[in-house]
Amino acid sequence: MLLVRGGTVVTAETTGRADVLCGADGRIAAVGLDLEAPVGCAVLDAGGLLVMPGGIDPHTHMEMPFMGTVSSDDFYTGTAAGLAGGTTMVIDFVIPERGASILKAWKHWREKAQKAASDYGLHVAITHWDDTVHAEMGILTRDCGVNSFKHFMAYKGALMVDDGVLLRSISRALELGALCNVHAENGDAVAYLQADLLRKGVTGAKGHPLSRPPEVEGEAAQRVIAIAGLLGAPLYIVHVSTEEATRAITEARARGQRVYGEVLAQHLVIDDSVYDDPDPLRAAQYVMSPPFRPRHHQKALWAGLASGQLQTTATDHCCFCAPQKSAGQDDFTRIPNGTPGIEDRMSVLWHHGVRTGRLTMQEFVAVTSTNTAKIFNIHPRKGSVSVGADADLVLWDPDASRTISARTHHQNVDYNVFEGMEVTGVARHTISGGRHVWADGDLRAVRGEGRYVERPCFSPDMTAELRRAWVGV
Ligand code: DUC
Ligand code: ZN
Ligand code: ZN
Ligand code: ZN
Repeated sequence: MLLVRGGTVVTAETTGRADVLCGADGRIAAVGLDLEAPVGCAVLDAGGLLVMPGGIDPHTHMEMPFMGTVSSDDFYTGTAAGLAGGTTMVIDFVIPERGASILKAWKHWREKAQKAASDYGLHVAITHWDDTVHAEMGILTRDCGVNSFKHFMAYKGALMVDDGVLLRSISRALELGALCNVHAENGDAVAYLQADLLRKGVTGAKGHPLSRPPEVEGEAAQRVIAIAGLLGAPLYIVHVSTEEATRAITEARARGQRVYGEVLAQHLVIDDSVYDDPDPLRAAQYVMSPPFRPRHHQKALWAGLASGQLQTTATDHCCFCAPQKSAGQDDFTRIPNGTPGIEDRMSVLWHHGVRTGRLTMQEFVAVTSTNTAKIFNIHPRKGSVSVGADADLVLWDPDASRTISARTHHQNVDYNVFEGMEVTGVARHTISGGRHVWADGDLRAVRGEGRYVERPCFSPDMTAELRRAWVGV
């Protein structure tokens, strides 16, 4: 048992002084003023600290086979790094090979994830369509705790699905009470622009953003919103990086459509000037999709979060070390796409969001934890500080500063996209399932201690139910 004493509890709804008692079962046993420590209970002094629900990163790719290599953070190192930054749960993606059984792929990901140090859930990607996929979506939602399916509108010839697959899959998910996630970039346009750039001799990392301009994302976002709209299905768009996609979501919501948008910490603070780096390897480190954008897009993303039109923040945490990134030195289309971020999301959001006045403390909790828990149907078990909830907490020091660097981070990758950024707002302690796993610089993450979190579907009559459950998100 662990008593967190003397802190200020901040949730998405309220802020106030309270102690939090974490029970031996890993759940919150009591929240209130001046709680007594039961005999044998450890006490953690939270004086001067904010006690918030642990962060949830709804978008990570641990040890993912991708573009001829495998992302370098595995489920242990990646989730441990998350704990050091105040993130106590991830939702990773099962990525089945096209034509393969999505159920077998899910089982394979569950095996890989046995080593996770924090709790985790799994979205399952749909990369092709046939009767087996139709049937296995049913099994995954009924028996495996999966309530979300992912679709790539980009990566032509690999993960990309066309509109026919989107229609079938979104319709099937609706029938099952599951939510569809979409990577919105027009993969045909990307393939066309890539070939055109290579033909013109543009081979360096600078070609990456040129092959994926904002219109490519805006078009795909509008198209999938239209498809979901005609089916009457809710939709979650991952890594919204442009004002075009933000506008498409905002307009759909104004029409009454339930569309949710996720923003990456990286896109909020890094712009496309990184591709001008004279060192080609440094420029390659920033190759991710969608790419970094001209600065004015950041304004739209922050405004989207502040207004509630965009609801969640993530990282798309997908690490590749220098030798992996250098595979594309003569051809930017071969640079494995992805950047690290899980360890720094909370600090970056606090520093650039709360300290600048763009977000309130409660909005910070909403966009780093609670909204994700609600949208993916694990609230109030996750994303809340309430009796019976999992004792996943971050004890936040709003005034402490640190300098982000690959020299000190815990992520298994040899660079950091936020290198040298000084941030105020630091996770001092992290509690995961009642265990004190990050203690002021001491990482006590334990391999395999993370649990798989089953996420129940909404009932097939999801329209009415979602309206109730997602109010305010
Ligand atoms: N984008 C990335 O940058 N990496 C992983 C997959 C994706 O869509
Ligand atoms: Zn993506
Ligand atoms: Zn623009
Ligand atoms: Zn991703």
